[in-house]
Amino acid sequence: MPRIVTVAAAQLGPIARSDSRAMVVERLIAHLREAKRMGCDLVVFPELALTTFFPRWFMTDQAEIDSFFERRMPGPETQPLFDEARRLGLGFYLGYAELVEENGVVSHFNTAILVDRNGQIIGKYRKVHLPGHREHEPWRRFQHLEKRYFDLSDTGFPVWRAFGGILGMCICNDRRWPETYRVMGLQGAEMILLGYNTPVHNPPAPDHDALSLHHNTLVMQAGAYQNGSWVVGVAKAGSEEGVPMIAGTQIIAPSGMTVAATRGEGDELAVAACDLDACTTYKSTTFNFAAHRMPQHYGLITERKGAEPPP
Ligand code: ING
Repeated sequence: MPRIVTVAAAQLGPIARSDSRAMVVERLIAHLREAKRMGCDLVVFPELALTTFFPRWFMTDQAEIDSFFERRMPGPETQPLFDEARRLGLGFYLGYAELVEENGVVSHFNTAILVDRNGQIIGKYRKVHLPGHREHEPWRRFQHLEKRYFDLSDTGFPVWRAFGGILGMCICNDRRWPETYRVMGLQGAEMILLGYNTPVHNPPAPDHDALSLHHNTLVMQAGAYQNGSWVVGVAKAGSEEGVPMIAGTQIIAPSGMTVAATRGEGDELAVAACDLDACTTYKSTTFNFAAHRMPQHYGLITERKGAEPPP
């Protein structure tokens, strides 16, 4: 019996700073309903899918910053999303800004959750690779203050048995680092879900703009192939508060081939029936980790943070 998971990569167009959670949740619910019509089991939304990408602005008022975060999940404004998904029998991945208070300590995370068909949160991931910078850098056309607004991950990269297979999650910049996929690959991940908000222009590297979509595809296809896993990458795209964001939403097979992709930069689904057993031909041959990996030579990967060239 093939283990097929039919996935909808649910791309979002821009979310304005003034858009209410209710307005955005309506868009997410519209995606759920179309995904159901298309026979899907699982819907993947982008990173920070409830708000505009607020790390593009330098803010100092903590109340203003916290207005972009969710204190409860589901909360009053997101409960309709959970209710509709459960009614339709769909699972989903949702990226959002998480504010959590434990023992009097408030933490802020760039978070993604995996929700099963019964509307239960079965997995939570907090972004490991926080790109950008911590202090205001006025020279930039726009800021990228994830290191300022989000705390470091306390989850690492777990995987979960769900939807008939082994699923993992990551978020945006995580997809650029091979370690992300390998840590999940070493846990048997068969499908890795990720959302992203990626500006076309990266101020520290202005000459990369024309390659931004290429780099997006390159890193996800490589991660899929080198770990024999499906990868689902979902954009928040279009010109959001004056900042062009790439689309490039796609579903990638363990072969590294893209099997479904969006065409535009708005709210759009890309759908594929993903056979989880398609992982086996890679995990049992070329990327049979137990047969071929040589960890005794990989020590620098965890011992060393930055590159140290020879004298
Ligand atoms: N965004 C971007 C990303 O990794 C970035 C940051 C853009 C890094 C371009 C490097 C080059 O896709 C987020 N949110 O991580």
